[in-house]
Amino acid sequence: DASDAEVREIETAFEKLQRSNATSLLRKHLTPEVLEQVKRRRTRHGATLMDVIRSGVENLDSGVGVYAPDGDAYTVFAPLFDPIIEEYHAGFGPSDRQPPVTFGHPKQLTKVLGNLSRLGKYVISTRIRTARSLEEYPLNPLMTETDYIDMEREVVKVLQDLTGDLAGTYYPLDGMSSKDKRQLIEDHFLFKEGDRFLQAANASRHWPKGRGIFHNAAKTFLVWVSEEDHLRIISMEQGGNVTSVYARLVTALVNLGKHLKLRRDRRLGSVTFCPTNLGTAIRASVHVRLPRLGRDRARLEKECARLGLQVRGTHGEHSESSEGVFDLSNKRRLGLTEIDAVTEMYQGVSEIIQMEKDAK
Ligand code: ADP
Ligand code: CIR
Repeated sequence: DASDAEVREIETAFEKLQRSNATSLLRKHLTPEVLEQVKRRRTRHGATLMDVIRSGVENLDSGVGVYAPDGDAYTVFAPLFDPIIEEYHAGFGPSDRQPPVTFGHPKQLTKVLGNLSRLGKYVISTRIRTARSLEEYPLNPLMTETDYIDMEREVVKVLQDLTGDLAGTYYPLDGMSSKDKRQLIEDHFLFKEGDRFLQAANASRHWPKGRGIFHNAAKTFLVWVSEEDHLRIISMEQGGNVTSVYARLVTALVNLGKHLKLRRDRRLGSVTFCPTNLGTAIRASVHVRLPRLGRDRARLEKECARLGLQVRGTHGEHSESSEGVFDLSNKRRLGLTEIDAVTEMYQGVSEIIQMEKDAK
């Protein structure tokens, strides 16, 4: 059980949340009843409720506010995670299950409408990413420096064996010049540094040890090592060819799945640090120009929500939009197949572009 001192810290955090005007899913779903149920619990690896909620308590502007310090946390703290998961992933309930990995046929995506560029010069670029955790390692807050270094070595060995379109080079963050880093971030290829949500969740310990980025020469296939998740696997290119982007990601995933022991939960699919990424962990996005719809962000958000889309700024989550360019992606990732997650983005974005064309 959690100690009395730990429980007191949790209760203080709860009171701070209650007094705040936070609108996070944490604030909403950590009710007095749920608190009472879980405040003394501890995972097998020793994590308490404080480890789950710290980020959302320190960052009262969080949208979600919780992270899973280890895979167990999703079951041990289910009374808190379940309603958050259900609300974020469009009704995925406690007895629902993630379907088995189903990549489907990438060509199916563009068979009817063709690629999204056919709708005009709206789509600038397309990106599909997913996340994977390795079975032998804990999640971020419990990773030791040695874990980070061992995991990096193990992953890089596998990445270096990739061939063809996927062949590339690994660039460790440790030793990368700040100029190179800045350029990679600016060009949308690399994660930003110093994310306060992740830092508060103790996900940035021993930084930059074991962190880095692998990419092919064209920067159309990229892997982030040990940022928010063990692995972020990314396929992206200019234009709106969703099939090409998705097909490249699928080839990579099939290949990596053969050489790495990936963690999969029977109910939740891919086990990720943030509950928003469970299941397929797929975020399929486009950068799209919406000069008309973009003038009224609140309305854009509303239309997108109706279509299952999430709106982000030009530099990703928690960033602003510049020059009417938005990042639109599928919001839910859990409770549907991989190809359906991409389809949801594809269909929603097609509709938004049609609305943009019709808007005055
Ligand atoms: P993630 O997708 O990894 O959860 P972010 O929202 O932080 O996290 O995005 C990471 C980076 O990917 C950002 O630089 C963002 O601008 C970039 N990005 C996302 N979608 C696209 C896209 N369709 N085209 C180009 N860059 C993109
Ligand atoms: C928040 O609650 O706003 C942050 N903790 C991010 C939530 C979802 N994004 C993510 O996992 N990157």
